[in-house]
Amino acid sequence: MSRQYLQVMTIAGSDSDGSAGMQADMHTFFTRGVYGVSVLTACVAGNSYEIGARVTLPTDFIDKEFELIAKDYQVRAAKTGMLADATLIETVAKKYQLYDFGPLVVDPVIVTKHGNLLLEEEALESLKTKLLPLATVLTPNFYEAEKLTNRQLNTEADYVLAAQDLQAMGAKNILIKGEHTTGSTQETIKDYVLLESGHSFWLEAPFYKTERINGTGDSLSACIAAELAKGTSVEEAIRIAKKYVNRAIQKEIIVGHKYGPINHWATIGEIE
Ligand code: PXL
Repeated sequence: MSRQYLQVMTIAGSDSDGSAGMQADMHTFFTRGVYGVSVLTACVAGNSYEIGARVTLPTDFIDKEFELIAKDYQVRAAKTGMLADATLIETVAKKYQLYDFGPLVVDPVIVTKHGNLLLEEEALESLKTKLLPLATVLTPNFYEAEKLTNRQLNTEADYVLAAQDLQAMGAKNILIKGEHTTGSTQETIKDYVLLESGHSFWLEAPFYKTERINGTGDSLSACIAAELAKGTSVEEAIRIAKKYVNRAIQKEIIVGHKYGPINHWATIGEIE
């Protein structure tokens, strides 16, 4: 008996240790029961300690990836991850609009949790003007939201204003991931969601003290894209994705010696 799988696309960089980037997206697509295709934009050489080198792929190659996927696969939703520079952002924005890949989740990857820059400073303007307006869902972390809005996020009211700014830039639904400082005593993390309808709410989750959180943001946005491909509403897709990463963080696995990946297996059969 043959079975059909919904197809979802990641437009992202490869992380050689498998914990983040395109690999985290693919793990997430697999565990969420959708088939992942990938437009690779860049490659990072790294392990659980460090990123040692990075390269970007030629734009004509990226164009070809888009073209060949569009010719053969029926992509129902997509997400972006590491786009590295303004040229890649513009290439991706142009190609995304040329084909029908369904709703787009934009994870505005700027810097890793450990301070490695994955987007050139000069590319911020392109991110704001070329990619943000295409976002069905935008998922900045606290730091990225500050960079994109030129605001400092100190209070809950600041998150609300930042989300409104991001919506004014053209992104339809906003999820700002709350701050958790290393070594802090906080017991929960609060994210803020502003939907296209104007409805907004906070999502609060336990803060687990672990260094094994590589790929959290990638997996969150990939999970939202997977759910959107299934026809789930944006609000429900965001709630499911939060449960997904919470579960994957809570059930720590030991892979690599330092900042290891989250546990995708722990989510199987657990998240509805
Ligand atoms: O998690 C952010 C991220 C995204 N994409 C790539 C990465 C990382 C973090 O290391 O390597 C390719």
